[in-house]
Amino acid sequence: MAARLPEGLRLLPEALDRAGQQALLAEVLACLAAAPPFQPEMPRTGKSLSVRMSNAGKLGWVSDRAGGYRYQPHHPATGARWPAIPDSLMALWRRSCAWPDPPEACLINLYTAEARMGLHVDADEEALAAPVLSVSLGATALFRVGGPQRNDPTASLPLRSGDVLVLAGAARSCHHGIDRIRPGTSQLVSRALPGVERINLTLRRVTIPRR
Ligand code: MD6
Ligand code: FE
Repeated sequence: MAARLPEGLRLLPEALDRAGQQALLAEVLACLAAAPPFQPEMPRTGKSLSVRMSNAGKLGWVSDRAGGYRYQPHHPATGARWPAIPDSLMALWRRSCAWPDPPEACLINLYTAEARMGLHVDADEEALAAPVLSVSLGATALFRVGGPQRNDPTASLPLRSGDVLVLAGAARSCHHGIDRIRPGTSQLVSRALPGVERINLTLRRVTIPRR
């Protein structure tokens, strides 16, 4: 049975026009030059995810066999602090998320033609009530979203280059993943990074500020 989209899911189709996508890609390439992509591993099994990752921000999401899923201020391989989140993304968060605190992490996901992302809930943040904002660049991806339980019915929607997706409210704790990429549907990313079809950026608030 197909599910309705969860309350709090907001898709802003082509929130970034072509020029905005190009400008953001240039900023992301600069981030990747400072913080090279790494291959995260599943906790316990040590199996590699098919998506390569990097981060920008005060905190970055990393995962390996020994330490599991976590946020940390340093790149797992180089030990350097993550580069700053590009200003344009900070502005996009202010425009699109009714949330008082700025994002601390920008996870950069890199998809080859075969890469996918299994059904998961973003749950490693202390600030679980804060929305998560994602921006897609490059080839179209098939995004699947279900409910709070792994076996809840799911719906799927395409995420195209320039699309912004906000998961807030009830949608924030819903399972979601990427079933597959449609290779060749955009050359935006592959022209700059041969072999990489799609980049997805997710902005998250990680900590709850003390007031
Ligand atoms: C992706 N996105 O689009 C994977 N998570 O490649 C996510 O896992 C995601 O798009 C939280 C909020 C929005 C997302
Ligand atoms: Fe997610």
